[in-house]
Amino acid sequence: MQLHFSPSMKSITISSSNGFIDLMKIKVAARHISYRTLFHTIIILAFLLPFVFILTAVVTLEGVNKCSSFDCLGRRLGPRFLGRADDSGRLVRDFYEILNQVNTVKIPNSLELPESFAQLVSEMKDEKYSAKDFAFILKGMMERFEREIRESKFAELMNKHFVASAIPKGIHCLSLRLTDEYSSNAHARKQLPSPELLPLLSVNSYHHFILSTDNILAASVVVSSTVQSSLNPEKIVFHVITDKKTYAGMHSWFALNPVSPAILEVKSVHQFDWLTRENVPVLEAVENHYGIRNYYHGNHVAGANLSETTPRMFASKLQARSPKYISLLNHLRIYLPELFPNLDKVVFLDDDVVIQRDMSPLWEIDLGGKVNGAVETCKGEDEWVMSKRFRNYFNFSHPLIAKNLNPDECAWAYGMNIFDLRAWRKTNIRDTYHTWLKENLKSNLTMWKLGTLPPALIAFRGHVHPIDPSWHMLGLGYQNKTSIESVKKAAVIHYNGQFETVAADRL
Ligand SMILES: *[C@@H]1O[C@H](CO)[C@@H](O)[C@H](O)[C@H]1NC(C)=O
Ligand SMILES: *[C@@H]1O[C@H](CO)[C@@H](O)[C@H](O)[C@H]1NC(C)=O
Ligand SMILES: *[C@@H]1O[C@H](CO)[C@@H](O)[C@H](O)[C@H]1NC(C)=O
Ligand SMILES: CC(=O)N[C@H]1CO[C@H](CO)[C@@H](O)[C@@H]1O
Repeated sequence: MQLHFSPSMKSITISSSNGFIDLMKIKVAARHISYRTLFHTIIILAFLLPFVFILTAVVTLEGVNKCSSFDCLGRRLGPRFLGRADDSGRLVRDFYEILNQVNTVKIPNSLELPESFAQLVSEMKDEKYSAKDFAFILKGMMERFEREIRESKFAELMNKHFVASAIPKGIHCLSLRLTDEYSSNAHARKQLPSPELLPLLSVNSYHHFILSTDNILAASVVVSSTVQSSLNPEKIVFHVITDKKTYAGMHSWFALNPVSPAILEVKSVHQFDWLTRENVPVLEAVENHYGIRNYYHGNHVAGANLSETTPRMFASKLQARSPKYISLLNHLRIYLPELFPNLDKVVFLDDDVVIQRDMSPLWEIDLGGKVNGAVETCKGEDEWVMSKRFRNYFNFSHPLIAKNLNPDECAWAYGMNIFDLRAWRKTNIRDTYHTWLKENLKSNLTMWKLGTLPPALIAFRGHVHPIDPSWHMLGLGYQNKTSIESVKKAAVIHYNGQFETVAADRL
């Protein structure tokens, strides 16, 4: 007997070598095989396989060639299998009845499940089972399959998560080699930008982009796609902020691969005098907090109740737990007015975006006195990515949250924001951010779990100006079908789905 999966996974063929049941084709219906469909298919298969096998085996044993229905088989099988000689027409009905009884009964603890299908068959040959035993064994084996399938599905998601969040070896080596270059090659150390361009770093008629990342390749993609898509690249100033360990490599890369006519500087967090413990009291606490360490770096499967979670929810939880959500580089955007005291309006980009359009019109948008020009994420065609309201980010069972926030308020996205720093400096956004971060730590992270966006959603309340969704398309890299037309039209596409790394590698 053979089980054959078609390459597209759309059909499964069962065939037996003696030609008796020569073809049984199971079509898996839709084009997208949902986990549920797959699961049911496997359950049905688990039922069918033993039957098919028994049919085949019996037919072979009895040397019957033209017995092709349950009914005919019943006549042959009935007396032996059901333990009584009976009119054979009732066999199938009787057997269904037994299956039905067993369906609602718990499997007896004493029942020993065969380890393998082969063992089941050999025990059947020894006439070890009554029909009821057999039904129990079927049920037990299926439940075991079900458990194993779920477990391996979750394990697969874990592995995908690790693959997607680990630094690919090639990229890791790139950073090391560039760091080495920095110490050995004078060109890699040359000043960025060249001294005569330095004053332009704070001239407000230029278009200032800020990017905060420790991923050199990602930074390169963001910067070069911005410059290539621009109609006035000579007006672009990039401020790339990185951490101490990546600084030398990042500097080497952009010194050796200039982006002229655009202007670019590389800064490390340790070069900002303003970033001191007095000014940023919460961050260290955030990174060191026991619960956070455990939450982001702990065993992800141990805490999850697998029978309650769907693989999809589990995958998005895993994604949300990536340690990148607690790093200083990620929180940095809340300090833009202080880090760039001379700038009026800046665009802040995440490192997992690709720019496809000239961005200058962003500076023309009238933010109406608001601080943050952002794309709202509560309405849109993609119901998975664009259905985010406050209730998706916060725990409304927490009294402080319930008292202060509205669960229906529309969320907005980080990743591509235009910030009016002048308006920002007149607000207390940073203090609000700190206050809520501290409250959440005090409450043992029960108010929200998801990194830097939730406190920003609170801190920027009333300071957000919605911009046209085509400026920023989110969620590339989710399993759900992304509309290619929207991707083509979007100014910025954001690979913040689960398969982000995989997707970015294809660029
Ligand atoms: C997981 O959830 C199921 C269904 O709600 C429940 O019966 C079971 O006790 C839970 N298991 C754990 C370990 O919490
Ligand atoms: C916070 O969580 C930790 C670990 O789960 C626990 O030991 C501690 O008692 C909790 N603290 C509060 C105030 O709930
Ligand atoms: C939500 O808040 C309530 C009340 O503080 C708390 O009991 C519960 O554990 C929280 N839920 C989560 C998922 O943290
Ligand atoms: C193919 C697929 O995963 N489709 C899903 C897209 O998202 C919606 C909303 O969550 C689901 O209902 C679909 O099953």
